[in-house]
Amino acid sequence: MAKIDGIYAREILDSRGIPTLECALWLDTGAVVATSVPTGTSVGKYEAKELRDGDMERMLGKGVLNAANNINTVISKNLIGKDPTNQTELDQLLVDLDGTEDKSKLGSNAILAASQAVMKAGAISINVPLYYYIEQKYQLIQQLNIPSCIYTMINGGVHGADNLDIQEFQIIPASHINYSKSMDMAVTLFQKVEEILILKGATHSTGIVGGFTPNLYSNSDVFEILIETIKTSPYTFAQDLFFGIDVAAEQLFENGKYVLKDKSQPYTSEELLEFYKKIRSLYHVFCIEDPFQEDDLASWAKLTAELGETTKIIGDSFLATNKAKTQKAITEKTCNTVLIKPNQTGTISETIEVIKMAKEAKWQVIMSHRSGETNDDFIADFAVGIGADYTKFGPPNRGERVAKYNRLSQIEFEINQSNNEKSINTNPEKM
Ligand code: 2PG
Ligand code: MG
Repeated sequence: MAKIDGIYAREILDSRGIPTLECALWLDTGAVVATSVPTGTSVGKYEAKELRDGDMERMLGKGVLNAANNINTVISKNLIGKDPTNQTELDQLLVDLDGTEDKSKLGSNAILAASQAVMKAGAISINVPLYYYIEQKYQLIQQLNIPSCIYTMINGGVHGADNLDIQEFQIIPASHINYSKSMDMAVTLFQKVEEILILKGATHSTGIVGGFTPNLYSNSDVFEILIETIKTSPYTFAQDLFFGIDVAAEQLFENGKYVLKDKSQPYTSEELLEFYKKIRSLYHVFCIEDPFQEDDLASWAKLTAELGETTKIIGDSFLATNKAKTQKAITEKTCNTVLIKPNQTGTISETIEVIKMAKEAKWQVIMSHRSGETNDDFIADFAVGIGADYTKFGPPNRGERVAKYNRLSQIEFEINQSNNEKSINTNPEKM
């Protein structure tokens, strides 16, 4: 049994140039792992709390030197000598060391960096790939598969440039399309949509996760542009692919109403619900994430009752990868799909509990990046290992996003290799 010999964290920058943590952990076998944690821009109010230095003389108060120091002192002291395969026990230790409801003492960033490092170290200690280690450990799936991908094409809201209100407009390849084909679709359409935006003279640049941020009259115009784009490609809309949106509605909520440029006056919850029903039927929008702000429970329930049969109503900020919130939403039928972001809760074990709970309720599970990412591809292995139905890793653009897609390609290759070997070994003529 390998033991943890040391753990050390330092401040690095995320993809937006905002400080975050990188953490290295080494074992008494000499093996070393490194991991880093992401941070969000549209951060929900129920998420676990990152620890930031607040020293306005440095990095506008956003430094994470204290969080790094928490790993290098109290966390390190408690993890050294432990077996890294005891994930549940070590995560509980981290939770206890922190002792707060929202991880604000040591910081959810410090806790997650340590938790992820332990998980990577567990895999390396028995010399198996991370996705395989997670699959074997938690046994949440029958067979390893690459999840379907939700690709962001266009960004607005706090990820955009003040033009569009909806945070993400996504394409979702049909579930029978394999990963390589779906990547072909995403790359083709991402490049073609740029050509169409240029032709239309819609000012464009890219937002913080790499999707285009055009200047358009309304949010609905994006669907028209995407449909026009698909027509120039080999793919058929509503057969090969569908649309999804992340509204991040808590960012649009002002004085009890929702502000979107599709109407001159702000939307009441009822009007917004009608808007969703309209775009659902007009544009095959079959994923709607964070359609209302976190406490607008009646609207969440109404939308799920009216569209939930055919549409994924996805809780991101709404559920905050939180066990109690997810349990409540399952009971009250306020949505039907969970978006998983490990840093919303802080430890891998708590994240797994939310995933289990969602799967038991027959919900679907989406593994998600954050807008402030690093080049760590941990969530690609995590998504495969727990059998996520979907991943949401952004557009096929920018290093920190494509790191995850490239890792999925590698895993797809390894799974295919191993399936081929199995079929050769079980073929009597070859034995
Ligand atoms: C979201 C995420 C990722 P952020 O809202 O789903 O796209 O954004 O990390 O800013 O919360
Ligand atoms: Mg979201």
